[in-house]
Amino acid sequence: MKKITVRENGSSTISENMRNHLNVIKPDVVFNLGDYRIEGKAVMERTRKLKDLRGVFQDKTAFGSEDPERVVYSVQSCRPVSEGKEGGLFFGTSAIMPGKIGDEYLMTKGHFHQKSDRAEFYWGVQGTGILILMDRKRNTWAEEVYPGSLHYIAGEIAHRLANTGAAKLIVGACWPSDAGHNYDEIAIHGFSARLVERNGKPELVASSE
Ligand code: S6P
Ligand code: ZN
Repeated sequence: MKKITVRENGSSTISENMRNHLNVIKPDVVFNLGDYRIEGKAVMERTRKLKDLRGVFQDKTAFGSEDPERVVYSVQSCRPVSEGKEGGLFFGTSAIMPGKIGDEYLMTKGHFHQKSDRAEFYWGVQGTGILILMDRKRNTWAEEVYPGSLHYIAGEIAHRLANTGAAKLIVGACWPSDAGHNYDEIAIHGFSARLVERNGKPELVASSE
């Protein structure tokens, strides 16, 4: 994981010393439209392997027969301010590998935000997938994700991405720097529906939990 260079006081790392009147400067960060990597300052990356996703997939036998070191997804994020700072934004990408565990598509852990009223935007960049959404009453629904699709995830809505295609799914995201992640509720109760392949197509089915 790359070290993030965020200043102690949480102010922007980005070109503060270049903010002189009438200066025209290069951006400190770019979103590479060739490989969809974020490059530049204050960028961090986290990879999740199967061993990090115990309890996420329903088919325990299929899960157990897989290599625990298999990479399921990686998340890059540009964090110009410290996590938790009110008023800032983070920009990120999630790259989810294609494949299934049993009949369930590879997917992210899923979370509510720690500050649970914080919203988020997702947008499809590459590949095809499904954004699984669940409200506080445990109603679960989903939106199709494809290049150009745009998804507003309101506060109090848990969210999880699944790759339903044959290629890597890449999704962009922008969220408040004080949103945080609450993984516990999903780890304990899961979503109330699972995305499985039925007759060669993705289908959302009520969880048997
Ligand atoms: C952050 C945003 C994404 C996810 C990423 C991985 O609020 O929703 O960057 O963190 O898709 O998912 P998860 O559930 O493992 O954090
Ligand atoms: Zn989120």
